[in-house]
Amino acid sequence: GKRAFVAGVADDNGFGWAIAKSLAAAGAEILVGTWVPALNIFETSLQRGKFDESRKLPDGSLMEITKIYPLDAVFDNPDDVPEDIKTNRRYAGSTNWTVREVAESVKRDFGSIDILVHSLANGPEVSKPLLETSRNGYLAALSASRGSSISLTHVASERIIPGYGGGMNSAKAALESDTRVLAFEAGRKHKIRVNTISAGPLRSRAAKAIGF
Ligand code: ZID
Repeated sequence: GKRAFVAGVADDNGFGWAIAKSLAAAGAEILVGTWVPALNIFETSLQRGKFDESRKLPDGSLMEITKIYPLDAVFDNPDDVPEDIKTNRRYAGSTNWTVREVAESVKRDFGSIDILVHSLANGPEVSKPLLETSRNGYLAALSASRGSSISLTHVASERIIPGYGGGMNSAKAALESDTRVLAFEAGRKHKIRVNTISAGPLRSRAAKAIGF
């Protein structure tokens, strides 16, 4: 069977959860990366059976998540993490959650993965028009929204979508461009396919935040 790592699952409403389920139904082993501040409530809800109904696969069995890794995709190394995050109460209980550390942990635990899904969204100023977006908000949107292998993009990269602000349009345009370049580079170098999906709208937590 294949092993998949799905980054960006913290409840059962988003694309990450739905993709994980489809992969599990197809026989894949599922690992997930969950945003550090959301980890506690996700693990607790899972343990208490809150997601059991939506864990149901077509054959009646429940999706198993082999391991949940705390992840903050904005930081590559511990050196990148600013003091206020390091000392933040919601981060204090977890370790090894920067991108490089998670990659190393997965490698140590499982050796390799076959499928990587990037299903993250974080535009802290997504509800502000681009005209009113701060430099920090804009850079945060670009920093969290780039990805590889399979990611989720938005039609706002090429068309004006009022309400999709904070630089998220730019983040998605960068994602699509990077997908093309990474498909070329990683394809030649490692035979890794890199794609992005522009799905229809889904009322996830991220989408509700901007009133979709
Ligand atoms: P979600 O809230 O379920 O997933 C986002 C996840 O990212 C959450 O679990 C967060 O905790 C996590 N996260 C945020 N920041 C970080 C971080 N720094 N490190 C680690 N994790 C973090 O929302 P979702 O399922 O909507 O989002 C998944 C992907 O789908 C994102 O890339 C979205 O941009 C993309 N997407 C979603 C929609 C939609 O409808 N939900 C649309 C386009 C793209 C869309 O709105 N026509 C009209 C509208 C749309 C599509 C077509």
